[in-house]
Amino acid sequence: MAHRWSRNSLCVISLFASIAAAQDARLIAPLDAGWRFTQAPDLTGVEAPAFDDARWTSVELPHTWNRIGNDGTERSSLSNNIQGVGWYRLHFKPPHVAAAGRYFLQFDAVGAVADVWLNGRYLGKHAGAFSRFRFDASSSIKPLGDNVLVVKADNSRPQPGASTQDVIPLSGDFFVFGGIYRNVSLIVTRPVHVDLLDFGGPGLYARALDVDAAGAAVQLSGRVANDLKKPRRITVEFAIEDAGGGIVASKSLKTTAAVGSTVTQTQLRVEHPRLWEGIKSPYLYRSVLTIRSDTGTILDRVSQPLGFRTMRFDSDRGFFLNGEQMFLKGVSMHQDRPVKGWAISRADQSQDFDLLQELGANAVRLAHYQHDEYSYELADSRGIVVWAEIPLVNKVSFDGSPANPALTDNARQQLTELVRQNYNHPSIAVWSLGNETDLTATQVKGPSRPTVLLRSLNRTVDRQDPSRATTLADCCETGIPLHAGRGADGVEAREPVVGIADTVGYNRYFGWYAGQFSDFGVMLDEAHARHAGLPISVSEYGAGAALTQHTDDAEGGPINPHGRPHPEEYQNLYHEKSWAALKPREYLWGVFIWNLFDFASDSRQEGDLTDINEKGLVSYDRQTRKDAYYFYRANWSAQPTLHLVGRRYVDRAYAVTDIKAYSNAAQARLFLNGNEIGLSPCSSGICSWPSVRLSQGANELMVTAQIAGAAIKDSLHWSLSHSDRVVSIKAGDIAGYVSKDGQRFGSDAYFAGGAPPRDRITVLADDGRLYDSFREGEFSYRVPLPNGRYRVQLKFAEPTATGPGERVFDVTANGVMQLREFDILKAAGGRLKGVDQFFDAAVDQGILVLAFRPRRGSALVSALSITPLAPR
Ligand code: GCB
Repeated sequence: MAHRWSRNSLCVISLFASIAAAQDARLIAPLDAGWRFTQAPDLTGVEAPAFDDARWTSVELPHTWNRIGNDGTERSSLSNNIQGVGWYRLHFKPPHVAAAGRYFLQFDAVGAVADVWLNGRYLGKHAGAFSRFRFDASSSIKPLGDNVLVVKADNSRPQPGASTQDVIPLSGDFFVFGGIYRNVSLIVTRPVHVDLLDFGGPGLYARALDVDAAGAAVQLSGRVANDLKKPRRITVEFAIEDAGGGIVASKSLKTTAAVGSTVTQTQLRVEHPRLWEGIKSPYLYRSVLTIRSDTGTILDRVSQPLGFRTMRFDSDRGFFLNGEQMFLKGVSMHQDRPVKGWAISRADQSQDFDLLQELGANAVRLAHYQHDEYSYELADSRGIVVWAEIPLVNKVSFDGSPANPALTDNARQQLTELVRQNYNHPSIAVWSLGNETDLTATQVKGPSRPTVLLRSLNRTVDRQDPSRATTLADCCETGIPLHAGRGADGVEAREPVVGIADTVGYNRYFGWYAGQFSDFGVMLDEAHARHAGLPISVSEYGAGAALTQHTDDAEGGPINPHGRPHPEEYQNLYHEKSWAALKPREYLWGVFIWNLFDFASDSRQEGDLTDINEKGLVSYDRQTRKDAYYFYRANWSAQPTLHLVGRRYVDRAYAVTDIKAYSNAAQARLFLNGNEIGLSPCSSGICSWPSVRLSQGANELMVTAQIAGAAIKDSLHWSLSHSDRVVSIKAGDIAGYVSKDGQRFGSDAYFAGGAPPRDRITVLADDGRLYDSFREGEFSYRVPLPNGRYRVQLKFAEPTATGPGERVFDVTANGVMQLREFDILKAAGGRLKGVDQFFDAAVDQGILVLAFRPRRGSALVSALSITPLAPR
């Protein structure tokens, strides 16, 4: 049934594109087309029906005025990160309904605070950017006439005095988009109907109890609203339908609906239920609530997803689904995309779940807030276990005090909305009370005091949904190395949050923000030992990866986690090491990679992007699966996977290079320019071929394997634009550099021993950048080269020594002393000045070993350039 709807004053004709009616009971009419929008904080009188919006922009929902995140290192002129007030106006005529009674306006989400007027009358306010809300519009609507709906959306940056000062999140590493970014609809019901004003919930809440193969009980609760002036005799019917729509259990209860809202409860038994078994078999039933009049007319009907499953957490053995242990291999997701921001479609959400499933994940953390309900439906129907959460992020106040009453109420409201609105989704395993609420201390050096609020939120869940566990994501538990290089100071002042919820997740970034890869396992084992009985997970771990930045050795130089560059290969190494630490720890109930997708965060100027956190395994536009995506696919998915690593590092710095593929095959065979290089076993998803020599010019790599009897292959093209006799290395630098005179220095490579500095130095030289990194200690370079004679140029700059003799070292080339008792400071005539040394060396066994041996202090080199000498 489609209703024509005319916006008569402006002669705009619109359609109720799809109107869902349940046997003439409830009618849902989308109000997504024909809106007018303007972004102007100081407008007055906008709510008046006669207000002139003719010059405003025409928009359709979903809509946001913000546009954040672009390629390149400069903010695009198309960006809009303005946070404040946006106004929306819509003229509409309600569809004609014979037996109408009540009218409700439903907003699936507005960022971040919404005020709503209908025909000049204020309907109310909703604070919170992520949850659905409804207003009863019955006394303001003109059922037969032109109606004017006005919405003020306000996403002002939270700060003391702002309209959002008591609305969570107060901060976060994600952009809060403004606008009516999900759909709006008008719901028309009879006067007696399923309650629509229950925190945006469906009014029907079902939970399967005592589930086993023989049978299960289903506890059902239906809320009936009687908006008449007197009680009314009704029949409340509860039913359970299988996936084919067949009724497997039902019960009718004759009752009297008192004026206002009443709750009717019952239990149904389902024999031999098919279980919801995660990705193995996500079988879904539906629970149905029907209200009939005493003459049998259907007054209203609501249907909700229902799954039969048990979920359990064990502090030593992890997560159990239907009694079977199951390691949750999860990813986190935000809800934004380029240009669209949060105004995404169902197709976008399906694509995200496609990418998640292709990866082989079986769990998702829908971070850091309530997502569109369709995402939870996708998780139900695809068998993905969900971590659902509210946007209580980083802090609970601006000054380190405990949460004030207004913020507490808002957090409770958003939590209640999350739980009520998504109560019936079988995929949801945990309700998370917040993310890194213990972080503030490290950012502002004041105490963080979230515990009173967290405890109260935990009680809220206990009351609303005792069947599910709670969790929270910790950033900074005292005594555990911090996840972020945000400083250990202030640690003592923080209130510990671990243990407040039933389970916990640790957000940790060892080898990215701080610490070493090897710290991860140690930290987790300590946490496991410290919190006996507490089921623990890793709620975040990840590393940035820029598609256009590359390195030959991800350990060659330091990463700048909050800046540039972020070579893609570092993300590969990070995940190889992190997964190796996580996989064997079977006490973990799950891990959640941060993040499946790059996402907008306007405080980030990192990698090769602007306003984007690029820790995604997939690019912001979902077009590029980064190499690390295939590492997980090789480890997590049963789908045949064979992927040559380095797809985007095409213009190679070095002729001799290690080659890797990610695969779930037992072994794989590599070919270079049609010649077989060899067969490599693949272990933990990695197959490798060390020291393969590329040819000058174009190179085609191909890898082949057999998986489950099927032959698969992958290939890529690389180019080497210089002779394999030229090797130029920027020591201690993860990215390399092209000098002012056009010489390409690759990232640090071929080294053994020594270490790069944490920070770059500024050096006085013609091209100071060539000297701003270095390798220091006792170390050597083992450079593969064709036999012959070479000129070796070494570049040095003294970073720290204050007087001659503090740093003195020898340099040998294939055992021949070349620089004896070399003192950079002396040779350069001062600190932070560039100085170069040259010598010739012979290679007769395919390798040039340059050894740097300290005599006093440590040896050091900034760059090396090796070029062939003309044959004598
Ligand atoms: C975190 C936060 C998350 C950030 C992430 C990061 O710990 O929970 O919101 O985006 O770190 O990338 O730094």
